[in-house]
Amino acid sequence: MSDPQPVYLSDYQPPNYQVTHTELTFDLDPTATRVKARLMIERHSEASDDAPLVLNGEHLTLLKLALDGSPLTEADYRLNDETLRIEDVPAAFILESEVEIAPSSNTALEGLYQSNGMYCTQCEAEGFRRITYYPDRPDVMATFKVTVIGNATSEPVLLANGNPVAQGALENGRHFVTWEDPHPKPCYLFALVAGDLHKVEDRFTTMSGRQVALQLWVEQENLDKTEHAMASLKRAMVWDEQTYGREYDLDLFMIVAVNDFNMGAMENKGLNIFNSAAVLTHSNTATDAAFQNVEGIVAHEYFHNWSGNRVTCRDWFQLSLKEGFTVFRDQCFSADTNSAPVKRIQDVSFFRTAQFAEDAGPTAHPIRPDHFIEITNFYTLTIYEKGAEVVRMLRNLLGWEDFRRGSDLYFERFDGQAVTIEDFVGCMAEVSGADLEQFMRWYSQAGTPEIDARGEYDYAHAEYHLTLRQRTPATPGQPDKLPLHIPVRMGLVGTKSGKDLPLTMNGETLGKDAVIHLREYEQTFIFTDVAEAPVPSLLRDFSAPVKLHFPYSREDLAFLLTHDSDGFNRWDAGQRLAMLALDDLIAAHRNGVEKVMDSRVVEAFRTLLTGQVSDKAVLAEMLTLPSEAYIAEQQPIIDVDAIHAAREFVRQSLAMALRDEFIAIYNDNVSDEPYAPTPEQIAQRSLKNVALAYLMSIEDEQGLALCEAQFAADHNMTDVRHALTLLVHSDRDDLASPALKAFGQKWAHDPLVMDQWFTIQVTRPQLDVLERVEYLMQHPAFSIKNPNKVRALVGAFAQNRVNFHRLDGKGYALLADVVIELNRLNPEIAARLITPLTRWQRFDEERQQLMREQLERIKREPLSSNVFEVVEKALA
Ligand code: 0A1
Ligand code: ZN
Repeated sequence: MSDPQPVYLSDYQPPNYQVTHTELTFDLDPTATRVKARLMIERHSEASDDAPLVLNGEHLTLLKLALDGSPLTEADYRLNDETLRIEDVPAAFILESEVEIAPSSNTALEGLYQSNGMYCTQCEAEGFRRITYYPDRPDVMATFKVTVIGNATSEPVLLANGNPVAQGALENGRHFVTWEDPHPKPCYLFALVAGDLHKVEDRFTTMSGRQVALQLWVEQENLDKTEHAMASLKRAMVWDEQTYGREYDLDLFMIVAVNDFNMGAMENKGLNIFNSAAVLTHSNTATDAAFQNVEGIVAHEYFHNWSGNRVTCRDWFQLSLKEGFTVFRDQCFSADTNSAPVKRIQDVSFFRTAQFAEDAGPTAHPIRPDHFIEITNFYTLTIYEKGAEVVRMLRNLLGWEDFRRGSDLYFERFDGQAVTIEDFVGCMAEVSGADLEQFMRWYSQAGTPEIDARGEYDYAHAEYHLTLRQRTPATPGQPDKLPLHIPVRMGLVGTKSGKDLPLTMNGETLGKDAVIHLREYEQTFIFTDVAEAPVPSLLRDFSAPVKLHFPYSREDLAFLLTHDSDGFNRWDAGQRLAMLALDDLIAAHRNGVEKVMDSRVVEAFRTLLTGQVSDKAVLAEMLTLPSEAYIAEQQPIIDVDAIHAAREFVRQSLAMALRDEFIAIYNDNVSDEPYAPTPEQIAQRSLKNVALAYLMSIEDEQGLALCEAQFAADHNMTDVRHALTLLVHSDRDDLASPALKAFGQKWAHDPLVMDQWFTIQVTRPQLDVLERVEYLMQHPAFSIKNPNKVRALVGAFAQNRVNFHRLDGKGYALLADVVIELNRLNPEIAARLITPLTRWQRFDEERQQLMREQLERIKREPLSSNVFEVVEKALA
């Protein structure tokens, strides 16, 4: 077998044939589903007369093939494992085929598969080729008519995209429903669901007065977990009308929850399919974070109806065209619906930890990659989150009004088409007159740009000189980097007044908060009439996805923490201050020197705790130390034990110094109001729970009592899970064990709660976790075939830094074992699971060696193209 080969963006060719209309009939059966396809096909006007028709098809058994009604024999076509090729076809014709597939043995969860007995599909990116022979590429768009035939008792509900147009009973207890989708779509947006589902229904009146039926389909026992998703959907529909002028375009919008799903959810036209974890919530079973996640994902998939479906991608290299824009849209929606500063802090905090790590690792790629082996490996933080940051920069460069005009133009001009990133950015340039040529480099250059900033105050001339120097480190395949256009939002905060000073540059008044544009490798910006010595506040609101270095003193940071007018940078100043202290402690730990807590950090926290910050959710974020993963990203070589020890030391020192303040915060924020996922309640709970975590870090007697009481009160899952986590992560096994057991028994019937039960246990810092993971993998609630279970148990374990990186290498070996097993069952999940091993270069030599050994071991297996691509890059 030869190694899988990459495809290149530069090889893109428009399709020779278009499918204008697609008719499908599914006769469902777990092991032998029959799929009949009737495709109306036309040769593209620019294609040559003798262009062959090439259709994709994998894991299909071809039963029949006919062209314009005449059966084709094996002499008329060529078939291999991936394609069906017909050499000689007319300019316009009808191709009919019939294939057989086996949904019950489809463990990859791509194409048509079964989840809990229910049939469902996942076609993005290239799953449709596992359903029927078809030009499986997003620039082939057709209207669809789909008939689904199922068993009336086991599949009373038969769904597909669009509107139902016919239904009826058939022989042998079978029945059918026919669906029509009038909007031409690429096949990756096709969906079918069949099973014993129950619906919750609502209505929405669009801005032009059309009535839309909204349906949420779930298994019967989950009917009480749908309210929040439905409310989120309606909010998202209103928001998209008001913010982007986008109206829904069918009479029916459906969401279905399935238990086995590789990703969060999928934006299939009119029939979104969701991982049950991304849609089901109840105060007793889901945390605040889960409620917010559901709201964001429901909105994300809904927003795709325009940014993705009405206007789609020409090819998969353009994936960020729909994903970056849609993530930006859902981030803004969540910011408008909840606390905007907290949303930004959480998004950036995650971004700087996880996307920066991706950009610094062997799988780093540009937002628009120029080649790939397996597209499912490119549903990454770079495509999604960095893509969203780039769209955000565009919004900031143009201002909202021009950005909105650009968006209107984009939707109007390209409606019903499959387009490129140039088309999107071109609309933005056209409406605003902005020169975005250099800006386009953000799409083609991988790696995180770093800015080294230096500032100097010239008393004599009342000037502030700010020098910014940019560099982007080399990434695989891209040794040299060009300078990017980086918008740096900033202010100068006067050290006497504590206020933002007016900014004047080249005689021009810029206000007190301005954007300067770094375009060269190095530029000096001179601010005049600066009346007092300032501390610069740079990259406000994280105005560009870069690392910014400035030699702030701890005094500067403590000053910004309380005086910066930008909420995001106030939080960031706190993080930077904590990082300086953590760096010292990491060094102390490594050198075996006694650790001493920096009193300036304690005092800064005291100031935070005793007033000042009125937004409780922001305060909770400010009191949260950088995560071990984030700290690790800042180190030249990651020393997992030193990082853990240093962070624990800071947590405990703060808890001891500020114990009474934390207890007061806790008591001030306990509430027995009925649970609601409102921003106010969420803020209160998060602040209270941060305080409890500090108290539990020193196993304070009163803290322990509060924690036990919080668990026992059983008020809502946020509080219960937090209390249980703190108990399990403490050394008080006498308290943790019974709580864990009670929780496990109470929720044994609920897979989403059991996921949490697994995660809580395998994220504890005590060094017994590996054995627990092995034990829990045998638990009846665990299944290696269910991606949520794998993520909750094995994925979570690999994030447990001290345990996964054990020096006997057993953590790495366990992960490799699971990857090897999943490589056969579900290559997409297997490839994602390897990620932590791919980062081996960041660790000490001993661990590097151990991690590489496991990658080599995986490499010796017969590999799926997904796993092959990742392992190959990791060992390159
Ligand atoms: N387009 C979806 C995510 C998605 C991508 C790939 C999938 O299977 C390989 C499934 C879902 C979204 O952005 O939500
Ligand atoms: Zn998406």
